[in-house]
Amino acid sequence: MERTFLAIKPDGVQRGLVGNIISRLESKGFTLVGLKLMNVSRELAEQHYAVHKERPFFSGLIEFITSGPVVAMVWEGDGVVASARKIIGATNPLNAEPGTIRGDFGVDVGRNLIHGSDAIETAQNEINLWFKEEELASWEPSLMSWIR
Ligand code: ABT
Ligand code: MG
Repeated sequence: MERTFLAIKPDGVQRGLVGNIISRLESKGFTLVGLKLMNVSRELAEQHYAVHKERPFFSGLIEFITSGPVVAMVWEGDGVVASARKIIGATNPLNAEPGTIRGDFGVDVGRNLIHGSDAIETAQNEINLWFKEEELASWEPSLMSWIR
């Protein structure tokens, strides 16, 4: 089953948007298989954003992502990588459509609330970087007849 890595950034946590964001993914129909609130080390931040190492915004990005707790998550479902990116919206919240997380709540590209893996392969690498295998749950909602 396809999986993606999502992380509610320090601004999303500090603004009290954790429940709202999780709710959007749950009600869409995706399955939460990993969840932890954590402080991000500089080492983890630099590994996660390694592709941006040479960009002018890199040091500010690392400062920001290590500045407060982050909610790291793994979500599962058919097409979840691309669909979560749609639910999140464009990188610059000013360009993000209303109805998306960034479109509804953000105005600043450096404070864009949530990260989502950009491809299936990136997702696998990011899940391995942020989570240990034993931190991921396996459950099958379709087998739980009492929630229908
Ligand atoms: P992430 O989900 O955080 O990876 O964002 P997204 O994939 O939508 O966009 P990319 B290009 O990966 O941006 C990574 C982080 O860098 C910030 N950024 C990006 C800037 O601050 N200035 C810029 O000009 C660009 C292009 C936005 C992203 N994170 N934050 N916070
Ligand atoms: Mg990205």
